Formats: sequence, structure tokens, C-alpha cells
Amino acid sequence: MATERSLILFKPDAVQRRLCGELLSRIENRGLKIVGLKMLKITKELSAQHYAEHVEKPFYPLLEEFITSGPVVALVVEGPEAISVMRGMMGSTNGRESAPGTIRGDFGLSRQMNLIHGSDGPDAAEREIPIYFNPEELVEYETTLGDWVCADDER
Ligand code: IDP
Ligand code: MG
Repeated sequence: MATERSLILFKPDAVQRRLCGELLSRIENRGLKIVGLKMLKITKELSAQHYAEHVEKPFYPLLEEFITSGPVVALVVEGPEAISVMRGMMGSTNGRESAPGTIRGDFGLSRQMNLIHGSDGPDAAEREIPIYFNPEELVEYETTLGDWVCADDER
């Protein structure tokens, strides 16, 4: 089992709908550790870098318009298997098909305006984190609660 870091975005719809606190609470309540946090507006250039795999797709112009339409909150979360844990919490891409209990399934009805981004694997996390954070913006610290989130052999 590996301690991982994942790049998370609360997308412009989450900010506009005042859901950032709710989403952050879910991440904290799950036991994941926040090691980076900032608000920013994504430019067209940043969008193309972030969504490099989608730039040529027919839906990209609308995705670009959406993701650059207002501020986002960017986070790096850390924990045991944090990447797949976050993907599970997020639900599937289309909110209408996401299971209740997931973020997209509880708050979303859209395939595009689906509230949250999370790295989809270790390679993606490694590529995406430096797009948003300089190394000195990621904070190393221990939480006493961390000892109660999972056993030593699960870290
Ligand atoms: P993911 O966010 O669940 O990993 P991806 O397939 O990587 O989903 O797509 C990236 C983002 O692009 C989605 O979260 C969503 O905002 C948007 N998107 C994906 N597919 C479509 C589509 O068919 N139409 C419009 N927007 C889409
Ligand atoms: Mg994806």
C-alpha cells in the first residue's frame, strides 16, 4: 500500500454553488491530509496544459470555456491510496450516472459541470501537481490524528 498525492480541483461550478466547504469537509472527514491549497483562475493556456489529453476532443472548447469561467480551488491531498480513494469519492464523470454518496452523485446532474477534478492515476498526479504548485507550496507535517486513520502497515 502506498501513500499517494492527488491533484484535486474544485471546479468553477463548485465555487459558484458555495460547495467548497462541503467538498473540503468530505476530504478531511475521510482522513486525507491537505498538503497544498490555493484559489486561482485557470487561463486558456493552463487549461490546455491540464487537459492535454482532451484538447483535440470535440467537447474541449466547451470544457475550456467552463473551466476558465471563474475561480477554482486547487488542492493536493495525501494519504494511503489517495488517488483511487479520491476517484471513488468523486463518482463517475457524468453526475447523472454517479452513485448517491459520491460528490458528483450527491451534488451533480451534469457531465461537464461535475464539480471536482481528481488525478486519475500516479502518472497523472505526478504531471498535474507541478502544474499548480511549486515544491515550497506543499507543506510537510504530521497530524496526531493520522495515527488513528489507518494502521502502520497500511501507510
Ligand atoms: P474525469 O474528470 O471524470 O476524469 P474526463 O473524461 O477526464 O473525466 O474528462 C475531463 C472533464 O471534461 C470532465 O470532468 C468534464 O468536466 C469534461 N467532459 C468529459 N466528457 C465530456 C463530454 O462528453 N462533454 C462535455 N464535457 C465533458
Ligand atoms: Mg480525467
